Formats: sequence, structure tokens, C-alpha cells
Amino acid sequence: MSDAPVLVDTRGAVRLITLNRPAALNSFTGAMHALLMPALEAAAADASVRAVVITGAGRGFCAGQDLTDAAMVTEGGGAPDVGAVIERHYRPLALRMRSMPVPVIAAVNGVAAGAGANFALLADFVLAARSASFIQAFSKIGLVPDCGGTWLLPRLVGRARALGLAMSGDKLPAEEAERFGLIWRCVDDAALMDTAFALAERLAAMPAKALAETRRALDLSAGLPLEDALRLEADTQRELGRGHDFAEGVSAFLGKRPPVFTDR
Ligand code: T3D
Repeated sequence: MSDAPVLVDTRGAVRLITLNRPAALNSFTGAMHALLMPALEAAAADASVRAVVITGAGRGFCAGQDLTDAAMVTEGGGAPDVGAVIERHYRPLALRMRSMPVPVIAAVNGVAAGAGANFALLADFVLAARSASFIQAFSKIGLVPDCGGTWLLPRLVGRARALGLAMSGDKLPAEEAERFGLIWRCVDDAALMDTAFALAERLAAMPAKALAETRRALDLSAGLPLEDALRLEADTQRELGRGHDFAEGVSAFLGKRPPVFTDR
């Protein structure tokens, strides 16, 4: 196996991206970011890719920012510009994850901490192994949740639980994360990747453009009054209604045959 910090594999219509620094629990370095964004961009640009699965090598999913990475160490030993690291890496990463033209599944195989937890939570589906856990580790090092954490957490679990998780920095086991509604599903460790691929293949056969527009509408709706959300629904349906996939979906239904969706 390659020792590149990000591995990319293609299985039919599913693109598999593996964070690959297992000795440091796949924590993010500049070198890893330099491969991760292009891997997501390439999946987004490739029309043959209809779903993405992201996982981690070894016993962890991702422990967030590598706290020993060069970006965190200044030459004179002064304070690093943490904001610059966020602007350079985590903001574009979060926006990319949330605007992928195909569904993204995080297969969380072990601990997901700090930006690693929120990177996973940006996915459309978060499947976690029963032994996995989620830690908003930021408060323990004097930071606030980043990589979209302040936006995601209250939307996913409500203010009380969001604040509790973010302020305490406590480890949330996968089963509890499922009960909280933080993630889609917790599965037995041995079943994680098969479950992720089965879901990815199912999603790959669905209308990708409608799925991406569903994500966009839900994300936007949180900040909209009902009237504007209804307008957004109408505008989105108008556009989708002109597309191939809508015609194909209706025709396949009426013809009692499986649809073949192609819009992206
Ligand atoms: O620039 C910026 O900082 C802005 C961006 C911030 C985004 C962030 O993500 S801030 C949050 C950063 N992450 C953390 O604070 C988490 C730190 N890690 C931990 O708290 C623990 O490692 C875990 C709870 C995640 C797992 O604990 P455990 O006991 O299962 O494993 P471990 O022994 O702590 O870690 C295993 C190895 O991975 C260990 O290395 P060693 O001793 O075997 O050589 C450990 O140092 C390394 N490792 C784990 N997390 C990080 C890391 N190395 C560098 N950076 C890490 N974040």
C-alpha cells in the first residue's frame, strides 16, 4: 500500500478516499490537505463518479489538525496564525464537502476529533463503527469548533447538546452519536465498509443532481423564512423539472422499469 497521506481508489461509480497517516490517527497536515482537496475536486469533476466514500486507515478516522505540523510552528517560536490555517485549508474543505455534486458518505472507522470530527459531520451520511467516537477536542486546546462545527452542531443536535459537546470536549461514543442524531447510523465494526459501499452504490443509482439540490435546499432553509424557503423549493423544482432525470424518473415509473439517471 502507498504511504501517501491520502489514497484514492475507484470501485465502479464509487470513489473511495482514505486518509492515510495511521500512526498519527490521520491528523491533517499540509501535505494531506494538498492531496485531499484535489481528490475531492477530481471526484466532483468526474462524471463517472456518482458517490464518494471517505474513511481513515488504521484505528482512527482523523484526529483533526496535526498539532506538530509546520503550519502550527512559527520560526521565531511565536504564536501561529491559526486563522490563516483555517482560511487556507478548513474553510475551502468545508465548502467543498457541502457542495459536492454527488452524495458523500463518511465511514468513520475510529476516533474522529477536532476538525476530523467536523470533516466527517460535513458528509451527507455519517456511518460509524461501533468502536468509533466523536470528540469536539477544540476546547481542550483553547479553540472553538472549526471546519464548520459551530454551524453544524446546533443544526444536527440542538443548542444544548451542541454546547455540551463543544464546551466539555467529551468523547461521544458512536452509539450515543446515533441516538443524539449527530450521525446517520452506527454499525458493527466488521460491517462498516460493506455498509458504506452498499449505501454508496444505492445512492450512485439515484438522481445525483436532485440529491445535491436537496442538500443545498436543506442547508439554505435553516436561514430562510418559510416564504423564501417555499420560493427556493419552487425555483429548484422548476430547474430539476426541466432536466433529463425528472423525465427519466417519471418515464421509468410509468414504464415499470428501473430508471437510468445521468444529470449531475
Ligand atoms: O491550525 C489549527 O490548529 C487550526 C485548526 C484546528 C483544527 C483542529 O482540529 S484543533 C484539534 C486538534 N486535535 C486534537 O486536539 C486531538 C488530539 N488528539 C487526541 O486528543 C487523542 O489523540 C485522541 C483522543 C484523538 C485519541 O487518543 P488515543 O489515546 O486513542 O491515541 P493517542 O495515543 O493520543 O494518539 C496516537 C498517536 O497519534 C500519538 O502519537 P505517538 O505518541 O504514538 O507517537 C499522538 O500523538 C498522535 N496524535 C493524535 N492526535 C494528534 C496526533 N499527533 C498530532 N496531532 C494530533 N491532532
